[in-house]
Amino acid sequence: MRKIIFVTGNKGKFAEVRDILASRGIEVTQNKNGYPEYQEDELEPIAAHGAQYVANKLNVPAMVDDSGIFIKALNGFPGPYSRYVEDNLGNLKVLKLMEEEEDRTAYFKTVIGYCEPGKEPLVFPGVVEGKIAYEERGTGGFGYDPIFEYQGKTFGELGDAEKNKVSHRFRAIDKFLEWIDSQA
Ligand code: ITT
Repeated sequence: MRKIIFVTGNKGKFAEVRDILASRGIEVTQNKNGYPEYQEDELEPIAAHGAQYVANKLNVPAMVDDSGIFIKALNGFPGPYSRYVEDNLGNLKVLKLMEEEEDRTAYFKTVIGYCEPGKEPLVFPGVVEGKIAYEERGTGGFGYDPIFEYQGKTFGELGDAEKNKVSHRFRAIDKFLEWIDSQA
């Protein structure tokens, strides 16, 4: 069985990635020691640098997940700053910022960064399009899930198994798995 270290402090992310990869026979172990996150407008370079840093530091194949929610009416905010905004504003204040906005279009994006020691990092992006709800709905998932609506239900209302079939994270991991299969 292939084993990969996943460096993340976010237990919601870890649980989703573990479940998706377990269904494909890959065992993922969480490492919570973190990595330096560059301030960039794009998630790709953050994930690439992070994966390379941890693979070389731990001397094993390693992955990271850099994610964010991009809201069109706010010019893509909070995007790469989603963690900071979750910690300092939270969903209710994001909804407040969106109060007057009719265009609720938003997308979630995950970039999986993967690297083997001494090699170049690889990145696998995944996106899911949706809308910002008018209030928090549902208790499932984590982070922005209760305010992100996908086909009429928020990710908070969907339940883990359903979210994992359509999410940005699932789509990124699917690309990662395609690459793994192409190496076999
Ligand atoms: P690590 O860097 O340790 O992996 P983090 O939570 O700091 O964990 P990010 O820098 O990628 O991760 O921050 C992404 C933010 O977006 C963070 O606030 C998450 O809670 C949130 N987020 C990421 N994926 C999400 C998802 O699937 N549903 C809801 N919120 C999500």
